[in-house]
Amino acid sequence: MRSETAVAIRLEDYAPAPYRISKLFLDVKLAPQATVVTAELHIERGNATKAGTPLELDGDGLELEGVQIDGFPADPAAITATPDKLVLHSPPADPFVLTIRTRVNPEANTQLMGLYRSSGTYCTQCEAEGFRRITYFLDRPDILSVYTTRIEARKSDAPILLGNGNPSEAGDIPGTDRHYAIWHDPFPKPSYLFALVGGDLAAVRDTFTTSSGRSVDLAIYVEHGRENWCDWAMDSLKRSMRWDEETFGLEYDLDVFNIVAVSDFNMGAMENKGLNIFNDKYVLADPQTATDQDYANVEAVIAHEYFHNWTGNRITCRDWFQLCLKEGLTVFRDQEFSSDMRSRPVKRISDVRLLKAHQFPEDAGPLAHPVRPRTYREINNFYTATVYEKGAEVVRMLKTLLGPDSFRAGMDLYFQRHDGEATTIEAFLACFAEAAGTDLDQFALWYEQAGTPLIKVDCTYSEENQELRLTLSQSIPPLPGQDETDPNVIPVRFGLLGEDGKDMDLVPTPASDVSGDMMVLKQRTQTFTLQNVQARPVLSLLRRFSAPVRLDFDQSKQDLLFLAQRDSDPFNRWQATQTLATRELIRLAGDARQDKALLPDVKLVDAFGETISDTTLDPAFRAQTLDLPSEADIARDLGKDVDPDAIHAARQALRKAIGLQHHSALIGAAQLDGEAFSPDAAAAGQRAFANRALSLLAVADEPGTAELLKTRFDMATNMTDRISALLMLVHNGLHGSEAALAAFLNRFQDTSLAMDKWFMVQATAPKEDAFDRITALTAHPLFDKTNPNRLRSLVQSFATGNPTQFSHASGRGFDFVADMVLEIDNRNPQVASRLLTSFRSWRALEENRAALAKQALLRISAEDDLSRDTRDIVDRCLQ
Ligand code: 0A1
Ligand code: ZN
Repeated sequence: MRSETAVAIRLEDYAPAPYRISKLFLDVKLAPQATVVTAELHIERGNATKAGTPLELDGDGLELEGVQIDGFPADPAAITATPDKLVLHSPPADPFVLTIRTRVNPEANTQLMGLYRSSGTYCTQCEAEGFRRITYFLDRPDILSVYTTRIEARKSDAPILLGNGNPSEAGDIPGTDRHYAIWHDPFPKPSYLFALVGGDLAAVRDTFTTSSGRSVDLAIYVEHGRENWCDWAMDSLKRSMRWDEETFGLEYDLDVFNIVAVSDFNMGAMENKGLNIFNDKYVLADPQTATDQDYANVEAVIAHEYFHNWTGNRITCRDWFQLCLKEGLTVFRDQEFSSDMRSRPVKRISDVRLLKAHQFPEDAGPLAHPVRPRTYREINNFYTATVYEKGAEVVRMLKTLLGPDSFRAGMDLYFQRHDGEATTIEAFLACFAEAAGTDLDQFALWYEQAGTPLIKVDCTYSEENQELRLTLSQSIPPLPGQDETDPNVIPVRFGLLGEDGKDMDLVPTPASDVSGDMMVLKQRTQTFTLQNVQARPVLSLLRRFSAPVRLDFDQSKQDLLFLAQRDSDPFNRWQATQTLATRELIRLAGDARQDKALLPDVKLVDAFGETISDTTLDPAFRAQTLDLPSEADIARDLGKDVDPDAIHAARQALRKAIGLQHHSALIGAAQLDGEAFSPDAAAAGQRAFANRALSLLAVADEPGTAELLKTRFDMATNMTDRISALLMLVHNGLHGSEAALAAFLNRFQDTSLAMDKWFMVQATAPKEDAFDRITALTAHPLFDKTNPNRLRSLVQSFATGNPTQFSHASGRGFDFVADMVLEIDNRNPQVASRLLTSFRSWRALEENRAALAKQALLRISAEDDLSRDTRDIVDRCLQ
């Protein structure tokens, strides 16, 4: 347990390491409690390093068995070894070989960092600083080495032995029950990309021929019996490989590409060179157990990890401050891939929903940080929505501002210039500046400043001059440690709709910084003037969500209704409905707080009717439009004095009004087409629309609804329809919910990924009596705190997906989550600290709830043996 107060690491203190490690040979003898690792490091002194400069290697909880220098045992007086450090006080001046033998205990590794076991399979997780839990090393991303790994194990324990790179040799060890495999990775890589796997796993195999005609052996390794659940992942992998060739000219570079699915994993997946290790929920997909969302997630995560091979592995990060260099760029790439595989507007809508749900609140609270942070105490706490999702938005803006051709030229230059390097955001941006012949100094502020810019919009139309003047002013609200900010470069795509709903031609005055359909806002306040505007237009602003900003624009209800029906940009059609709904929900929440009757606006309710019956629209798009802003969205837009009960009441009232008013249309919309299951986007869109319609009916609860839902549950032919019916029954407290829960449990008790959904449905039920059920579920035989997926399915979904019960006025929800954080912190700090981030918006709550949340945080803070991870989050939440 690490209880030390961590020192702050600062970007400005970066210095290259004094030594390089050009190559290493690892020999790993796997055993459940005593794995012996022999590491042979080929070390060279850096050009600027004086002979005799001490060499300090990182360790974390290591047991050292021996050290040799150039084959001779090291003089004990010449080294200092602790579990967390190995220092050579006066290393040889010339290149030398340091051989280190350590012993680790995979079975006792509950943090799931370093070498651990998941259901008997040996696996590793080294990002960010897990390699030092395997051997002493310069465990930093700018140390690039060529790895050769020999893995040895008992054949019966681990018939499969996998490493990075290409397989080079394997065999039995005569006279024993053991065997070995040697893997060689010719591409120099940082230690965080190291991986090995040993276990009794089934393989699903395929091949891929690259654009230059090389054949690559593909394999996905899973638990025996799950082979049939890998088709979608394999298909997604092959499509990703092709897409990267076609879109960026990037070809795969090894002879093999292996994916291993494990059931105990802290995050989503990991891009280890040639050996991706996945949380099994992002590999396994079967219509009976995976929803359409799961299929989409598998496709996206497989693509994401594969794309890292170039953006992350071939070109990596100089230091952890540059994490967005690989993550923001790779998220952008996986989003583009999914957009090409599915409906681009619908993908954009769901990405923006996620950004607003996770990143905007992060950026507005005590955990806000720049896309490239300047300081951290625990790097594991910086795998955030800001680094990933806002980081992707910044790359998208780069493309928007430069145009597709210059963007591609910049990417090409980046790969050409930095292949094989560990580099920085500055170097990345320089490639685009050079390729496009432009200056990106101001643009770089997107990486430097935390907080979501707010754009105030002022729009005046002069009939006399036939002129539209748009004045945009940008600002970032003050944040802890960031009072003042400089103006960003903000691409604002827009359109002007005429009375006929068509886009007018845009004729900017020469002085206005408008290019095509985009205003480029660079100053604090800037006016853009458009000429030849023959009648007052309706303004469609921030089309396709061209920048991660909030708008302060008092657009009339009439204009928004017009946009909702006529905008040529589907994203803004959706956005107009969301804006209208948000305004109405905020009004209703105000009424709810004053115990007034909740009477939703009739015009808005009518407008939803048009979406329901407009068969010209893509069903997936209609499903998104019918999905009202979430309770968390409304809380975020309110920003202060948040009363989750009032918000819940408001949202229910509006949904109920829509469900009642459009009852018969919704019954029609809720019909399923009865065709055989296919995971493609069109079929998934049909299901999403039907289930969304059903969810509005469920809230309206007209006679017969509970029976309809129960029948839907009983007759469901796939998990999407089944879980959505179950959720509606349980969340609305409808008759039949208990029977459905019992039936689900009975059918899926042996299928972990399905049971996670069973826990999640109950954890997110917005019901007063749900809390007792949730706490009781922690004693359920299938609740396993040591499994991150299961813990998240119950406790994290409660904390993030059940606002009325988590932020309950009694404080019991906060206490439950705080107790859980404390309970798991010494087992698995990463999972504990992530769970704790669910408190991040506590200051925005109304004062009684805020005081209770603070009490829970103070109680955590008072523990003196918190992990570094949890200490960091609690301190920042309270700052
Ligand atoms: N690089 C991975 C994310 C990742 C980070 C840390 C981990 O440690 C438990 C695991 C995975 C990605 O972006 O997919
Ligand atoms: Zn990633």
